[in-house]
Amino acid sequence: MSSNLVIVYHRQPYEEVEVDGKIEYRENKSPNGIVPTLKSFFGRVDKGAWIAWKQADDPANPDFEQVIEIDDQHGAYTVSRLPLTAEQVQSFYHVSSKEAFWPILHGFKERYNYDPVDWPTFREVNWAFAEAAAAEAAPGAVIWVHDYNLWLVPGYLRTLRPDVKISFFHHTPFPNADIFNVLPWRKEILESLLCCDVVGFHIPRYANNFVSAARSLLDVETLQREKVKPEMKAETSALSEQSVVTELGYEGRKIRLQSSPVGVDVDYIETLSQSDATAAKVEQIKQEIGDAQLILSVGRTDYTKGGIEQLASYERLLENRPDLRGKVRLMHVSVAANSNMTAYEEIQQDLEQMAGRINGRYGSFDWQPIALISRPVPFDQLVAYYRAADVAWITPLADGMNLVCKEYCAARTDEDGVLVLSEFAGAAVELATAVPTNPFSHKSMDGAIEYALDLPKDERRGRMRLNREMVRKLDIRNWAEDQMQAFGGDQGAVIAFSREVA
Ligand code: GDG
Repeated sequence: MSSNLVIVYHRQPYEEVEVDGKIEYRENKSPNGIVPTLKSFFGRVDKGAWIAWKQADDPANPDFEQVIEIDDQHGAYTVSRLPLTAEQVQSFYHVSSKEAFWPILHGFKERYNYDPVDWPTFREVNWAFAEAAAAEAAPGAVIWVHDYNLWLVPGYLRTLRPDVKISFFHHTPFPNADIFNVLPWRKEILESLLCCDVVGFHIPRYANNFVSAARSLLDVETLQREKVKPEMKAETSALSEQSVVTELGYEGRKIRLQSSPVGVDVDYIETLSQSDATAAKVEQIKQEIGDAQLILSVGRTDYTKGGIEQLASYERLLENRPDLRGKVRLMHVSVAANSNMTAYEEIQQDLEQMAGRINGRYGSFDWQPIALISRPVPFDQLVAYYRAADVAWITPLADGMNLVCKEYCAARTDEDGVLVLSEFAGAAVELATAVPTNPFSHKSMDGAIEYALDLPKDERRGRMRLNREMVRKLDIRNWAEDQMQAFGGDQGAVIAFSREVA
């Protein structure tokens, strides 16, 4: 039976575990994150399918079943695994996507690496994803494609299946024409995206940037522009817009542009935060830290996340405020993605070197100013650190949304704690009551962290209460509903609509 909803996402939606020589498909350990939310959409359709890749030595003859049926708490759905060689994965994902697209998407022209890109392989892999999705889709189905490594899928799909509805969601920022057009494949990418019915972004700035790029190369027409809702244009953010294009016309077709911020599962995080186990862990952390204030920073090891700039600010803080020595501790969680990329290895080395220097310069046997954590912290423990941290210091140079800052607020059921947030994180357009900081300015970075550490309790609580309201309002359910409405479009809901998200 073919599917009404086909999700195209590069990773498989479960963990594959071998038990006694048999493969078991287990729910990802943490129900937090985007994958469980995407799977929850299967609960709303008669039949769903997921398309992902899986490495194979011989893709013509893979040593695994290409299409499997999963029946779990989300319902019954098909997972179609595209067999790709290690070289194809390296080329399409680690090289083209991460070395060429990622820096451009985040505005780092100087890090853009063109030379190793193998464009024919990128096309070939995207074509394979499109073919697999086309094979699974029922007549008039919704095909929902995720992220820039699958940029060419919509164009191929439109050729293969003119009948389907195509929606594409970007999890990263989208840059304006000045930056996007560095990519030599710019026109091909934009033409593919304009084959969609819906192109989704986190925030209005990225949608407007997309329009700027499309307008620079193609004869697109702005059909609709709307005022941005008040909850999406904090004045403290560098990314706010007053109005946003919501519909484009191109070659006789209408393309809806959606600005819808991904949120977090507030109920799940609150439940975890209020558990006895979390309370015990928080107590233990507080005992260890004594009367010092805990500053927490969490993110992937990536130049976009601004880890180096943050440690430099912390070093200046300890230099300029001797009274804080022994009175603060920074827990800097920076976990590398498994990609063997030189750019990431260099950042890891720089972080280690800086953390070592700071600890050497200012630390003592009893007090280590910084704990650099490079291994993932289990999510339940992370929530305990969120609860225990006096300040969450989230300072990316560029970030599509940033879910860590929202998780921090969701975890603060005690309504305490200060969020210091970069003006360049997508989430900053929503979180007007975070303490804003500009990671490109020493003065702003240093001032914001000092301000946060000195903030009186009343003001801390006032800000956190408002942050929490916003995080709840724009939670993951809100995003899911926006997506459902976008799928429904003018012709009425293609997929049964319900308020529940599993
Ligand atoms: C991309 C975009 C956009 C981190 N360290 C640990 C850990 N994490 C979890 C966090 C959070 C997730 O990873 C990180 O999400 P972010 O949104 O902050 O960042 P990206 O990974 O860059 O995600 C981003 C997002 O897509 C969604 O559209 O917001 O802008 O770049 O959930 O909790 N989790 C655990 N241990 C860790 O040490 N368990």
